Amino acid sequence: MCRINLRPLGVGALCLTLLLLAACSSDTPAASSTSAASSGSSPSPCGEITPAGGEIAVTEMDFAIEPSPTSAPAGKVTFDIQNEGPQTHEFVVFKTDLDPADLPTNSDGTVDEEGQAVKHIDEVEDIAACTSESLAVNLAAGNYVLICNLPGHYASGMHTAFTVQ
Ligand SMILES: [Cu+2]
Repeated sequence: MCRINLRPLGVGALCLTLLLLAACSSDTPAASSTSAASSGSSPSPCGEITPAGGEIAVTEMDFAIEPSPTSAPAGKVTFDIQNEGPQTHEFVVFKTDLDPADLPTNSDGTVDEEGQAVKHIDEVEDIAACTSESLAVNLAAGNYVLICNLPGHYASGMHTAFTVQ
């Protein structure tokens, strides 16, 4: 912290400028401007999203992924993925016994889809904000993890467990 000293005015002004710069630059990398705007009480900036169809409703947003219900019987499972935005998201299904937050990652922080102990099942890429997509997969009984693998999104919390009985 710098002391505000008004006597040499130039130094005081420089000091203030540096403080402002520091405040600004510490804000930007976290992309906090968008998440702060979306973390209000309003449920979705999209209003009602027309469902794409499927027995497992999956809500995606910055930055969370929430299936309902969180389990399904083995066989054909259809996910109805609704992106409440504000960013584009994707939906990736892995069969794995790992913790959802502990999948193998690449150097850029995205999940390594060919990584150890994870089996990539299927995915839907680039689901635009305020739209929905349907994904039907054939799932054997076991533990699954659902994620968004766009850069930074997995690390920001877009991962969750899903169980097939
Ligand atoms: Cu995402």
